[in-house]
Amino acid sequence: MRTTRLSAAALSVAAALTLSPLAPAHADAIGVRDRADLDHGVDLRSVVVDHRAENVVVTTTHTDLRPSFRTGSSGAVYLDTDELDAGPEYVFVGAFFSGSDYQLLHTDGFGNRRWGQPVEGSYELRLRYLKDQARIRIARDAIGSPDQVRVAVRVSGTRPDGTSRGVVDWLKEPRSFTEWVAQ
Ligand SMILES: [Ca+2]
Ligand SMILES: [Ca+2]
Repeated sequence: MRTTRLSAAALSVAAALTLSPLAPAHADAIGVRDRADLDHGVDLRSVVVDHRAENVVVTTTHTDLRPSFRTGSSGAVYLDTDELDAGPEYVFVGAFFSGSDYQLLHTDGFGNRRWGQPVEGSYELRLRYLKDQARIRIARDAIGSPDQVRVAVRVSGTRPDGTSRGVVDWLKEPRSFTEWVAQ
Protein backbone atom coordinates (compact mmCIF):
# COMPACT_ATOMS: atom_id res chain seq x y z
CA MET A 1 0.00 0.00 0.00
CA ARG A 2 2.74 2.37 1.00
CA THR A 3 4.68 1.62 -2.16
CA THR A 4 1.61 2.29 -4.25
CA ARG A 5 1.08 5.66 -2.61
CA LEU A 6 4.68 6.64 -3.17
CA SER A 7 4.48 5.64 -6.81
CA ALA A 8 1.32 7.65 -7.26
CA ALA A 9 2.98 10.64 -5.63
CA ALA A 10 6.06 10.23 -7.79
CA LEU A 11 3.92 9.96 -10.90
CA SER A 12 2.01 13.02 -9.89
CA VAL A 13 5.22 15.00 -9.40
CA ALA A 14 6.55 13.77 -12.74
CA ALA A 15 3.30 14.77 -14.44
CA ALA A 16 3.37 18.20 -12.85
CA LEU A 17 6.96 18.76 -13.97
CA THR A 18 6.10 17.62 -17.48
CA LEU A 19 3.10 19.90 -17.67
CA SER A 20 4.78 22.98 -16.20
CA PRO A 21 8.55 22.74 -16.60
CA LEU A 22 8.88 26.49 -16.05
CA ALA A 23 7.21 26.45 -12.64
CA PRO A 24 8.60 23.77 -10.32
CA ALA A 25 7.36 23.77 -6.71
CA HIS A 26 10.49 25.36 -5.25
CA ALA A 27 11.59 27.60 -8.06
CA ASP A 28 14.45 30.02 -7.55
CA ALA A 29 13.35 31.88 -10.65
CA ILE A 30 10.02 32.42 -12.35
CA GLY A 31 8.70 34.24 -15.37
CA VAL A 32 5.19 35.67 -15.65
CA ARG A 33 3.67 37.04 -18.84
CA ASP A 34 1.23 39.89 -19.16
CA ARG A 35 -0.99 40.72 -22.11
CA ALA A 36 -0.48 43.53 -24.59
CA ASP A 37 -3.26 45.58 -23.07
CA LEU A 38 -1.97 49.13 -22.87
CA ASP A 39 -1.72 51.66 -25.69
CA HIS A 40 1.65 52.94 -24.48
CA GLY A 41 5.24 51.73 -24.84
CA VAL A 42 5.54 51.05 -21.11
CA ASP A 43 2.94 48.26 -21.51
CA LEU A 44 4.17 45.46 -19.25
CA ARG A 45 4.66 42.18 -21.13
CA SER A 46 6.57 39.99 -18.70
CA VAL A 47 8.33 39.91 -15.36
CA VAL A 48 11.15 37.55 -14.36
CA VAL A 49 12.07 37.14 -10.69
CA ASP A 50 15.46 35.53 -10.10
CA HIS A 51 16.25 34.83 -6.43
CA ARG A 52 20.01 34.41 -6.37
CA ALA A 53 22.44 33.76 -3.55
CA GLU A 54 23.33 37.41 -3.05
CA ASN A 55 20.66 39.33 -4.95
CA VAL A 56 17.05 39.38 -6.02
CA VAL A 57 16.93 40.37 -9.69
CA VAL A 58 13.64 41.49 -11.22
CA THR A 59 13.53 42.07 -14.97
CA THR A 60 10.52 43.70 -16.58
CA THR A 61 9.95 43.62 -20.33
CA HIS A 62 7.82 46.21 -22.10
CA THR A 63 6.36 46.75 -25.57
CA ASP A 64 8.54 49.75 -26.42
CA LEU A 65 10.68 51.22 -23.66
CA ARG A 66 12.16 54.56 -24.69
CA PRO A 67 14.68 56.95 -23.16
CA SER A 68 12.62 60.13 -23.57
CA PHE A 69 11.27 61.70 -20.40
CA ARG A 70 8.16 62.50 -22.42
CA THR A 71 7.07 58.87 -22.05
CA GLY A 72 6.69 59.42 -18.30
CA SER A 73 7.41 55.70 -17.98
CA SER A 74 7.93 54.47 -14.47
CA GLY A 75 7.44 51.42 -12.32
CA ALA A 76 6.88 50.21 -8.78
CA VAL A 77 7.96 46.70 -7.82
CA TYR A 78 6.41 45.67 -4.51
CA LEU A 79 8.34 42.98 -2.65
CA ASP A 80 6.66 40.64 -0.21
CA THR A 81 9.32 39.08 2.01
CA ASP A 82 7.29 37.98 5.05
CA GLU A 83 4.32 35.65 4.71
CA LEU A 84 3.15 36.37 8.28
CA ASP A 85 2.92 40.14 7.75
CA ALA A 86 0.18 40.89 5.22
CA GLY A 87 1.19 42.77 2.10
CA PRO A 88 4.53 43.99 0.78
CA GLU A 89 7.38 45.11 3.07
CA TYR A 90 9.42 46.92 0.40
CA VAL A 91 8.85 48.81 -2.81
CA PHE A 92 11.36 49.66 -5.52
CA VAL A 93 10.25 52.80 -7.35
CA GLY A 94 11.91 54.33 -10.37
CA ALA A 95 11.35 56.07 -13.65
CA PHE A 96 12.23 54.13 -16.80
CA PHE A 97 13.46 57.01 -18.94
CA SER A 98 17.07 58.05 -19.46
CA GLY A 99 18.77 59.79 -16.55
CA SER A 100 15.93 58.95 -14.19
CA ASP A 101 16.20 58.29 -10.50
CA TYR A 102 15.11 55.34 -8.39
CA GLN A 103 14.85 54.29 -4.77
CA LEU A 104 14.13 51.29 -2.56
CA LEU A 105 11.71 52.12 0.25
CA HIS A 106 10.11 50.42 3.21
CA THR A 107 6.36 50.13 2.77
CA ASP A 108 3.39 48.96 4.79
CA GLY A 109 1.15 47.90 1.94
CA PHE A 110 0.23 49.20 -1.51
CA GLY A 111 -0.10 52.80 -2.65
CA ASN A 112 2.35 55.66 -2.23
CA ARG A 113 0.71 56.81 1.00
CA ARG A 114 2.04 53.63 2.58
CA TRP A 115 5.58 54.21 1.42
CA GLY A 116 8.11 54.91 4.17
CA GLN A 117 11.78 55.49 4.70
CA PRO A 118 14.48 54.67 2.13
CA VAL A 119 16.24 51.34 2.61
CA GLU A 120 19.97 51.35 3.34
CA GLY A 121 21.69 48.81 1.17
CA SER A 122 22.87 47.91 -2.28
CA TYR A 123 20.49 48.08 -5.22
CA GLU A 124 20.40 49.41 -8.77
CA LEU A 125 18.27 49.90 -11.86
CA ARG A 126 19.58 49.28 -15.34
CA LEU A 127 17.60 50.26 -18.41
CA ARG A 128 18.13 48.27 -21.60
CA TYR A 129 16.24 50.14 -24.30
CA LEU A 130 17.32 47.81 -27.11
CA LYS A 131 15.71 44.92 -25.22
CA ASP A 132 12.81 47.00 -23.88
CA GLN A 133 13.82 45.90 -20.40
CA ALA A 134 14.30 47.36 -16.94
CA ARG A 135 16.53 45.27 -14.68
CA ILE A 136 16.36 45.79 -10.94
CA ARG A 137 18.98 44.25 -8.67
CA ILE A 138 18.51 44.30 -4.92
CA ALA A 139 21.00 42.82 -2.46
CA ARG A 140 19.23 40.18 -0.34
CA ASP A 141 20.71 41.61 2.84
CA ALA A 142 19.09 44.98 2.06
CA ILE A 143 15.67 43.36 2.45
CA GLY A 144 16.37 41.16 5.45
CA SER A 145 17.78 38.15 3.55
CA PRO A 146 14.36 36.51 3.06
CA ASP A 147 14.00 32.76 2.40
CA GLN A 148 11.43 33.55 -0.26
CA VAL A 149 10.12 36.56 -2.08
CA ARG A 150 7.23 37.41 -4.38
CA VAL A 151 6.45 40.58 -6.26
CA ALA A 152 3.59 42.72 -7.50
CA VAL A 153 4.43 45.09 -10.35
CA ARG A 154 2.75 48.32 -11.45
CA VAL A 155 3.97 50.44 -14.36
CA SER A 156 2.67 53.74 -15.65
CA GLY A 157 3.25 56.29 -18.37
CA THR A 158 1.99 59.55 -19.74
CA ARG A 159 1.01 60.72 -23.23
CA PRO A 160 3.52 62.99 -24.98
CA ASP A 161 0.70 65.30 -26.08
CA GLY A 162 -0.49 65.70 -22.52
CA THR A 163 -4.11 65.46 -23.63
CA SER A 164 -4.97 62.40 -21.61
CA ARG A 165 -4.39 61.19 -18.10
CA GLY A 166 -1.65 58.79 -17.16
CA VAL A 167 -1.94 55.12 -18.05
CA VAL A 168 -1.37 52.22 -15.65
CA ASP A 169 -0.66 48.52 -16.12
CA TRP A 170 -0.26 45.90 -13.39
CA LEU A 171 1.24 42.46 -13.81
CA LYS A 172 -1.99 40.43 -14.06
CA GLU A 173 -4.52 41.83 -11.59
CA PRO A 174 -3.94 45.05 -9.61
CA ARG A 175 -2.04 44.37 -6.37
CA SER A 176 -1.66 40.69 -7.18
CA PHE A 177 1.54 38.85 -6.34
CA THR A 178 3.50 36.28 -8.29
CA GLU A 179 4.18 32.86 -6.77
CA TRP A 180 6.78 32.74 -4.01
CA VAL A 181 10.32 32.40 -5.28
CA ALA A 182 12.67 30.62 -2.88
CA GLN A 183 16.38 31.23 -2.64
CA1 LIG B 1 0.39 44.50 -20.28
CA1 LIG C 1 4.39 40.45 3.79
